[in-house]
Parts: sequence; structure tokens; C-alpha cells
Amino acid sequence: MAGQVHRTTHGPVALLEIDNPPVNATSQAIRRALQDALMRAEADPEIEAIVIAARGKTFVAGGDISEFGRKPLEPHLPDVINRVEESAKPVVVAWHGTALGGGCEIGLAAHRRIMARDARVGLPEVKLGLLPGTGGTQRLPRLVGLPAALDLIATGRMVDAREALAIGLCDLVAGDDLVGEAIALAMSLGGKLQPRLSLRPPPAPDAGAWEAMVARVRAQARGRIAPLKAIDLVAHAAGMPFAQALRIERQTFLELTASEQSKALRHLFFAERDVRRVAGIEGARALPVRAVGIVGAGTMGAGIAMAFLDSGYAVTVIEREEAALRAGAERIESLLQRAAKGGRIDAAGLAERRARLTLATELARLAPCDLVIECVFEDMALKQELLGALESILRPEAILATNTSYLDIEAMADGLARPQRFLGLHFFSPAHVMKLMEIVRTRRVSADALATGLAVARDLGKIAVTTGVCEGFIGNRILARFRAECEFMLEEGAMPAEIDAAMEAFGLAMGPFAVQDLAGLDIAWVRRKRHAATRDPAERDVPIVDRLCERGWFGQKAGRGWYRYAEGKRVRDPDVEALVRDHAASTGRRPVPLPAEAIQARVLAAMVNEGAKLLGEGIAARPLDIDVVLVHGYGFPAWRGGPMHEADSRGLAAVLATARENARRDGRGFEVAPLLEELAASGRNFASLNQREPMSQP
Ligand code: 3H9
Repeated sequence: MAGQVHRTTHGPVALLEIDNPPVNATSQAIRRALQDALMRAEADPEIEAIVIAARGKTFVAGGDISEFGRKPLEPHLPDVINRVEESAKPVVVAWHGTALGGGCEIGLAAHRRIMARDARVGLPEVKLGLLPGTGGTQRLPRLVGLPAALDLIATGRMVDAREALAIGLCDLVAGDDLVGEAIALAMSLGGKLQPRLSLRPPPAPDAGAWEAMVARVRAQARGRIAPLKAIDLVAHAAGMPFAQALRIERQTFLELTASEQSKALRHLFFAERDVRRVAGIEGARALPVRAVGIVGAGTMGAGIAMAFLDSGYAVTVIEREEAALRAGAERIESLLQRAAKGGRIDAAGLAERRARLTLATELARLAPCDLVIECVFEDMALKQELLGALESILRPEAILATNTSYLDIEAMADGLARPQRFLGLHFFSPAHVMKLMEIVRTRRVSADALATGLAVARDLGKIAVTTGVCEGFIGNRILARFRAECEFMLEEGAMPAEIDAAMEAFGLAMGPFAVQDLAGLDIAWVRRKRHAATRDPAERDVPIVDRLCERGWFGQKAGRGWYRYAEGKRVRDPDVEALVRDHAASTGRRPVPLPAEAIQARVLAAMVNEGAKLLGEGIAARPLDIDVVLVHGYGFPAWRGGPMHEADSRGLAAVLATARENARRDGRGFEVAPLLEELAASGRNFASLNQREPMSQP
């Protein structure tokens, strides 16, 4: 990134506008240009005050992430930012768009901050495994107090103009003319030397407020280093000279940029954006989508309807029977009510969403839709019949999609007259909350239809990963291996609680058995029974879950499953553990001790091996696609960057060794992926397959 700083003069005020598309990151060129412009303005006798603003859609969104981890280049941002504060002439910063990280810190060093009404400001470094490195941890507490500063720094959340004004983070919220008002504010300071924030002590916190915030941050850190370090740094603001604390902050920032956690989170940051680059859609044109139809108003259909309503689409929801339609309408209404109660939408937003929603029982009502998604029961014949009927109703250019999780989408496409307009849009439940979507690319789908799917996903604020067709696509296929590996360990001496504890220590929010209890074991049981006849007898299968289901132990809703549940707490169940032990003994396997690291390594190797197969089969285009799916759809810890990144950082030789042991022990389905062998043998890693070109985005 290059970039420049434009200077214009408005009476006695120099307006410095940072210009470095797309997000005005403080690249080396920007740092140098800003430093020069500040020095010149200070030296200019005609100038009494300075305004720093930015061109384009946002103020500075932070340091240039692509520079992190390399040798820092001069001038360093802390020096430029100190120069702002030390300026003999008042400096006003005008925030618009998203003033983040270094962009927020430039503002903190300025003598006044003015903000556009719709702007947001924050220090999101923690989301990259970092902390503010240019005074943010020291100046913010002096402005808003220690607990509020720790909250913002440790969560990385952005605040809007209203909140920023309320907590003292900005001095003024502008009307329609941000820059004009910033200039007027600068003029009003009369060229007088302004007090420096760094010389002001932070306000003393209310009793207990700091301790309460520290406790919250510790509880939410769950394996992440940066939030814990934030506690120490922010605390320094109260008890240490500014310059000394600033040196520690900088040192911490540099250490964190070199940490595995930050490398993983930065990998993920770019991966989340790279998934939009998809091969084969060069020159494709996305169909403009305004009206969306959804067939099936169960949990999934209702959630999808809500997602589209939230993003401004006209939504028509169809159910065959009146009773089912009423139930679906209630589901959507309760989602709307919940959003309103939680303050996410106001009364006008609620009314306006309701007005955009149509509920009907006749498929013909979908005729004007640009996109129709079927979310009916997972039954191939039912879906095929429905898709055929839809095709005869819709305009030829409209896009038809299925939300199936497991069924063969190619077989669905076979029955269609226009398979090129048909694709899979696999939402995750709850669909209006979960960020991830898998866009399933059939053999015959057109580039335009694919581009439409990607564009719609982006508009919904989703992170969409393109996948080929196979049972389970990327996510559920890996999940199946992950779960199977966990169940195998039950036959080898580990208890559900031990496996869950190991995986929670690895960073999953919930272990696999606790998750099954939450989701309900009965659904998986129905599937198991359906597949029983066709299951490959050579495949290793652990039937313990059948024993639980036969007893009605369907999980949390039944009060017991893999665990017992009493008063909302999960506790180990001696009956289940006896069942596990009996079954393990019946297999004739000798129990082996399975320490947490061994459990984690086996599970990771199973996931990575399956990921390598998906890559080899061309189902997943790049390792980064797999990482994004697992992190955003399956709770894989973001700070490990996803399974493929984690494999790279552990070293593929070690992962391969475990995958070989898995293959030897677990047999069919766990054969070592040729790609994993190949990469390890040639000393390469998965990152080497994450080429960014020649991919394009719609
Ligand atoms: C920091 O500031 C540390 C300091 O304390 C100390 C420094 C010494 N750098 O997300 P989008 C690219 S840490 C480089 O699609 P949106 C992005 O990759 C930083 N590149 O747009 C993408 O490229 P491409 C703290 C960046 O409108 C393009 O810009 N700041 C950076 O949906 C558009 O991005 C953050 O953590 C960057 N900082 O969202 C903010 N930011 O088109 C990180 C973006 O080639 N950024 N790019 O794929 C964001 O949260 C969002 O990008 C933002 C815009 C909300 C700004």
C-alpha cells in the first residue's frame, strides 16, 4: 500500500486528509507523509490549527496488517502519533466510517475529537491477537477511565458516536458536514497550546468496577493471551509514568505480533476476505436480488427468512399446510420480537420488516422472486419434486437454491431444466446469527449464479465459503471424522468428560459430547438407523450412542445423555461411564492412557487428514477455505487459525505421524490423504497452497 496525505488550507487551519484506499491503513508511506505534513503545518506561520481527516469511505482503519510480523519500517507510528500530541498548534481529528486501531490512536493523541453521526470507533487489535501499540492502552484510560478502557481494549468492540460521546471518547458529534465542523472547532481553539492527555492521570474508578471488569476479561479470555496482557497494560496507566508505560506497550505489541496466536488470527483475517476470491467467476455478473422466496418455515427456514429481512429484502415464505404456515409465522415473529426486545431493532425496524414479509401456501406466489431457497425436510424425492415445481413457476433467470446439509445436490440438479441456475446455499443454524455459509458449487452451475450466491451472502453480512459437492460438504464432512475419532477413544479407555475437557482446553467452547447433548442425540440416531443397512461393515463404528438413545437418554432436553443434567449443570454420569467401559471391554481392546495432548493431536490429525482429502478431491479450493469453515461454523478456536493453519504451525511431519497412527488403528475412512504425505515429504505446508491469484471476486 502506498498512499498520500493531501493538504489544503482553510483560513488559519491546515486540513490534512489521509488518502490510502481501501481503508486508509497507516502504511509506511502514510506515516511519512503525515509526519511531514504535521511538521510543515507546525512550521507555517499562517497556520494556527490542524485538522486530520481522511478521504474515502473511512477514517484510518488501523495499522497495515500486512506489514505486521516484518521488521517495522521508519517512521514508526508511535513517533508520528506522539508528534500529534506534542504539536504546539491544536490538532482536531475528524472520524468517519470506522476509526480503528491506529486510527483511533491518532484521535486519542489529538487535542479534540469530532465524529460523524454514523461513524464507529474502537481498538480491535485484540481480535488480531494484538493490543494497541501506539499509546491506546495509556491514553484511552485517561479519557474514559480504566474499566471502560479495559472493556474496549479487551473485547475490541466498536462504539458508535452516541456511546463515544457518552463515555467521553469524542468531544462532539457532527451534523452533516464533518470536515467543516472540524475546521470550525479547530479555529475555536484560537491557536492556543492544548493540554496533553498523556500528562493527565486517569479518573479513579468506582469501588469494585475495575476488579469486576478484570474478572470479566479473565473469564472471557479462554486461552487467548492478548486480553490478559491488556489487563496489565491498562493498569499501568494508573501507576506508571506515561513514557515508561508506552515503552512496555510497544514491547508487548512487538512480542504479540511475533506470537503464534496473532499469526493465526492475522491468517484468518485475510482468509475471511480471500474466501470471496473464487476461481472461474471472472467476468461473471451477479443477478440483482431483491425479492427472495423461502420454502419451508421450520427452524432453518425461519432463521433464513430473518437473515434476509434484516438485510432489507422482500421475503415470501411458503408452507404447504395452513397449520405449518402458522407455526412458521410464529417462529419468524418470535425472532423479530427477540431482536426488538434485545434492542437490536427499534419499533420502526420491526414494523418495516413485518411489512416486507409475505406468508402464503401457494408456490405460485414465488413467481416474482429473484432467488428461491428450499428448506424443506431432508428427503430427496420431496426436494426433487419441489424444485421441479419451482422451476416451472420462476422466471428463467431466477436462481434456485437448496439448503440441504447432506443430500446429493448433483442428483437434484439432474432433474432440472436449468441446472446452471441452481446451487446450494448452506446456512448454519441459527441462520440469522451464524456468520458462515457454504456456497455449494455443482458441476453445471453458471458463473453468474455462483456470483449471485456470493454477492447475496456478502450482502447478508455472511462469510461465504465455496465448496464442491460431496456428502457433508466441507464442514460436516470434517465434523464426521472429528466425532468418529472422539467416539473411537471411548473404546480405548477415555471417558466422554475427559475428551470434552481435552477439547475444551484446546479451545473449543464445548466438547463434542456436550455439544451432542445440547443438539439432541435423537436426530443423529435417526440418521444412524437410516444408514445402518448401507454402512460399510469394514468401517469402525461405535454403537454406544445407540445404547443411550434406546434408554431415552437423548441429551439435555431429556435430563440425561452423555451426561446428567441437574439445575442447568452437567455432571458425569456413572451409568453412562459403565456403558462405555462395558462396550470398550467387549471390543477386546486394551485400555491405554490418553492424556489431553494425545486426544487433541488425534482429533486434529483426523480433521486435517480429511481436509487434505477435500483439497485433493477439489471439494475445497484452498486450505484457507477449510480454516474459515471450521472457525466460523464449528467453533474451532480462531486463535489457532483453523485446523490447516494449526497443522502448519505444529509442523506437518508431526501431524502426518499421528494421521498414520489413526489410519492404522481406525481403518476405513481414515486412510492417510496423499496430499498430506506429499506436502510433508516435500517439506511444504498448507499455506503454500493458499495462493491468492488468479482468483476473482464478484
Ligand atoms: C493496529 O492498528 C495496531 C496499532 O495499534 C499499532 C500499529 C503500529 N491493513 O474488510 P474489508 C483490507 S492493528 C491492511 O473487506 P469492509 C482488507 O484485507 C489494526 N489491509 O472491508 C481488504 O482487502 P481486499 C487494527 C486492510 O468495508 C480491504 O482492505 N484495525 C486493513 O467490510 C477491504 O476490507 C483492524 O483490525 C488493515 N488494517 O470492512 C481493522 N483493513 O479487498 C481491520 C482492511 O484485498 N479491518 N484491509 O480483500 C476491518 O475491520 C475492516 O476491514 C473494516 C472495513 C471494518 C475497516
